[in-house]
Amino acid sequence: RLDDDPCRPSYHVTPPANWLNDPNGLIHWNGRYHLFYQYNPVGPFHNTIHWGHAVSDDLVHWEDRPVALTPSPDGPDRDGCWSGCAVDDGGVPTVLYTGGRDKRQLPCIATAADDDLTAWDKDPDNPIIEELPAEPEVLRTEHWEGEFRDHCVWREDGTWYQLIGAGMEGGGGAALLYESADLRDWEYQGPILTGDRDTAGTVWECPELLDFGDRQLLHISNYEDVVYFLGTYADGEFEVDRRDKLDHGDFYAPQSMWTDDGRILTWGWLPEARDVSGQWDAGWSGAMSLPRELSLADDGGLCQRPAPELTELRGEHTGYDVVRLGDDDSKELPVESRSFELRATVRLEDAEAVELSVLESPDGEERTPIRYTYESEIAVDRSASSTDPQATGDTQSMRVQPYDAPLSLRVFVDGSVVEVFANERHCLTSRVYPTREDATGISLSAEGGRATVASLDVWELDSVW
Ligand code: DQQ
Repeated sequence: RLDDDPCRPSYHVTPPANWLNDPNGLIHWNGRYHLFYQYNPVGPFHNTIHWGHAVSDDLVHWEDRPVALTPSPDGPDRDGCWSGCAVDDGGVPTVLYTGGRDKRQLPCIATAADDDLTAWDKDPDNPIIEELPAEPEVLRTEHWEGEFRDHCVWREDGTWYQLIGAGMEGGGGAALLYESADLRDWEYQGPILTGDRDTAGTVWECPELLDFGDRQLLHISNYEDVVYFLGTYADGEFEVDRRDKLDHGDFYAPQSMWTDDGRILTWGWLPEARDVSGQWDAGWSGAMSLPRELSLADDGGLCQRPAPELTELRGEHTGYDVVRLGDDDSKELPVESRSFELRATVRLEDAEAVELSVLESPDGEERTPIRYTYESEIAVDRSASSTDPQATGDTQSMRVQPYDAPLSLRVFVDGSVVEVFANERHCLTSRVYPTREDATGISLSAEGGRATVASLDVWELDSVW
């Protein structure tokens, strides 16, 4: 593994080197958790995608495994083995994924040849779906004969169901439903939901349907954001009653897994926010988010919290019962780290904003402020995060619950990742690239009045490898 780069996360899953994008084929098999991912073993760029593989016994510590799926020179996946999912087909671990060949996107199937899921047999009858559905007509572009890919498969009353993401001719994304008795012969049923181009993108990638009992969640990735729809899914139709973004920053194409004790854990791809030459110079690109536990709150809203297993990584601790900040006060925390978790409850009192600055050099030349304002916004300001011109300087933001209630904040900083969880509901992940070795400080300040930060804890976190 490349490990001499201070921007390399140490407790977020990364590829050993080179390129990673979407999480794929998440499955708990034979007592171990398997995480596959879109991987280019040749370099830190997206091309001829394989499935990389990491395995864990506890969802926290990971081991690299050999590449699991490789494009076959004569196969329908010659140009790439793109995103897909894993299911247990009566004791046979099975993956469905999209093969790319010429200008076509071709659904394929493979079964595990061993219990460690290291070797896979591709079905000689691949692709398993050749025809594009007629209605709605699938979008054709200069590059693709049909925007039609990515797979979410589940079983209900003995029947297999599958969602495939698509774009529609004339605009808007769609999640298309198929049905099968054997995972190989699929019958098209129609879209469970479509979106208009203005509100939800032209193509829906990586659709996933999650069942919370009496309500369901569908999320899709639309080239920009991961949009989720909450509502009810029945008889091939999804009725939406609310929607939002799963994360408001650098987070894409998530996929989920059920744990044995009935929780849903979701991982997303954290793309880089430095330019292509920066990724090339680094020799690696892409990280996985932390696993996030999704559940529904009593009011029907979506809760997202870091998987509780992650507390295992906690090392050295610094804590305060309460920190009171006056107008323009600032407090430096005696922690110097690029891999830590910070937890706090923030109350604005009469301040306009509280700023938690991380990855800060002593002179403030490099710093990443996370600002919480009385307009109920959290913003990650990257304008001074890095002096490297290859890194972006954009600000990312999201709305949270009104300022007069305390804000519960959990922030995970890891090399170049800043992953923010607010009120166990809203997430914002930002990629930042400090260049200075001493950009490891943390400080707190208030603006325009007083603020209280209570139950403030910082833990340094161990590597997961
Ligand atoms: N990534 C895969 C596709 C998917 C996209 C290709 C989403 O299957 O649509 O690497 O990031």
